[in-house]
Amino acid sequence: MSRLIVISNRVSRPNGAANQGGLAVALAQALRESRGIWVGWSGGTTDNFTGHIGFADDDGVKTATIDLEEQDVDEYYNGYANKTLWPLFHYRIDLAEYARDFEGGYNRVNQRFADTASPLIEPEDIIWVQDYHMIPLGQMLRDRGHQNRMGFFLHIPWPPTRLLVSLPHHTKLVSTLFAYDVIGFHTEEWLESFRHYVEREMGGTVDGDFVTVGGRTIQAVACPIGINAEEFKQAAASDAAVEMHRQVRASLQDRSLIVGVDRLDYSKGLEERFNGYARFLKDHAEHHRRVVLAQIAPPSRGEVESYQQIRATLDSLAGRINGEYSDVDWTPIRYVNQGYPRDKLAGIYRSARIGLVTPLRDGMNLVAKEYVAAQNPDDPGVLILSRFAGAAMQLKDALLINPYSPEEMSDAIDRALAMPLDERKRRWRAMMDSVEQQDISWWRSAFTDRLAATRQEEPEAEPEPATE
Ligand code: GDG
Repeated sequence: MSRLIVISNRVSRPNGAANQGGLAVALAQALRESRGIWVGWSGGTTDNFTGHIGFADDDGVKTATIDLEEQDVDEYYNGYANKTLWPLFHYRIDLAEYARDFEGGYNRVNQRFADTASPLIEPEDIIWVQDYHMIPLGQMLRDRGHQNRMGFFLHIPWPPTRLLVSLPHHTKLVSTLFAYDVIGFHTEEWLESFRHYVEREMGGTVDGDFVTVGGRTIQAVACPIGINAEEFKQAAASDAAVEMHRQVRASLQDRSLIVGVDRLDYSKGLEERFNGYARFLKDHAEHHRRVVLAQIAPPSRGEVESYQQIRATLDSLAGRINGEYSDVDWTPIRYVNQGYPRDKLAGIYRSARIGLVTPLRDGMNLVAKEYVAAQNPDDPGVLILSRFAGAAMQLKDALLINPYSPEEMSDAIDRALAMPLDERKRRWRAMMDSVEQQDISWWRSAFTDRLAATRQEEPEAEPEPATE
């Protein structure tokens, strides 16, 4: 079995801490199994970039990290990745910022990652680059002579061509993807948008999974990420989860809990969710005092202005809705800006009659799958899920809604609260089958098996010496 080298922006050393992102948890598992190395940014900064690599081994996961300069973080991470690509790829061209410095910083930092990873790579290794922070990295590794099998996975949506062309130098960026052998997306929808771009903007051709531009053919596939369903089921039955469940239930006094868990990000549709819930309270006075929405939203990317704005908006919106509907012994929204350890989180999911997962646009959304995995099979809750989350392609037995419509959200909450046990069980079983079958190991193998099966590039043959 070839060694796997994963390269991603952040390397999250497994420590069981609260708020470890979905990608972090997913990759740690994959690396443990393949005895690989995880290369990326430490999250720390240094006055002058030295290229010094910090090696560590935590819980069976080997990591190799570098510190970046403040300017790198501003231009590459806060800049091009999170002010340009993230909003654009989530269809928010109104929020996307374009600056030459961002693009320059993005390329400079990717060169730094290429320099860091290059000496660690053995010829047989399989290299797997993750996400939008690192699109050009594969090309930069090829430029350094690496002929390994290389894959790239995009964790966020691929935007429609009409939006992507608003990015300066878009073709230059997209053409670097052709350095990889296999590129993966969560859904057919994102894959179709990618193919459309390649055909329309690059004169490329598509033949099944094979995409060709200018004589170079790669595979582009849809491969939805999953969760570690077994581990999550166990987490939901752990002592910490049971205690959390007890605490939450005691605080609710027979009220029904609706739960949302999201990084505080405008793509997650939190403002629209609060408005949808307010609409439900307005339309359904009979449910007053009978329900509580607990929204867990650990802050993220606080240095980016659009994130400061969404935080301020939500603070005031939650205050306004609570001000309008609260009673001395009932607060309709519990808005919590802290993260919880995963086992406690599993207990919270299990306490909730409704999982309210309503992003405006999401590559996949692992919270939806975690909510399903944490349910009590004998009395499962109902998942209300945005049509615009990648997860909606698999979790078709959720109540699927348009997150921009407060009326649809209100109706779905009402319907979920009234749903009979046999319908809840039937829907949950179908979703749980999908979560268990296409779990994190399935995702990892589906992608890496595909990559491993691609032929390793032969070194270019030396030209034969001319003979008389
Ligand atoms: C990106 C894509 C795609 C959240 N709060 C707490 C906590 N979390 C964990 C959740 C979940 C993860 O963070 C969030 O994952 P999502 O998939 O929902 O969203 P993104 O962070 O935006 O992830 C997304 C994903 O990459 C993977 O490809 O699905 O579309 O945007 O695991 O549980 N975890 C803990 N405490 C918290 O308070 N422990």
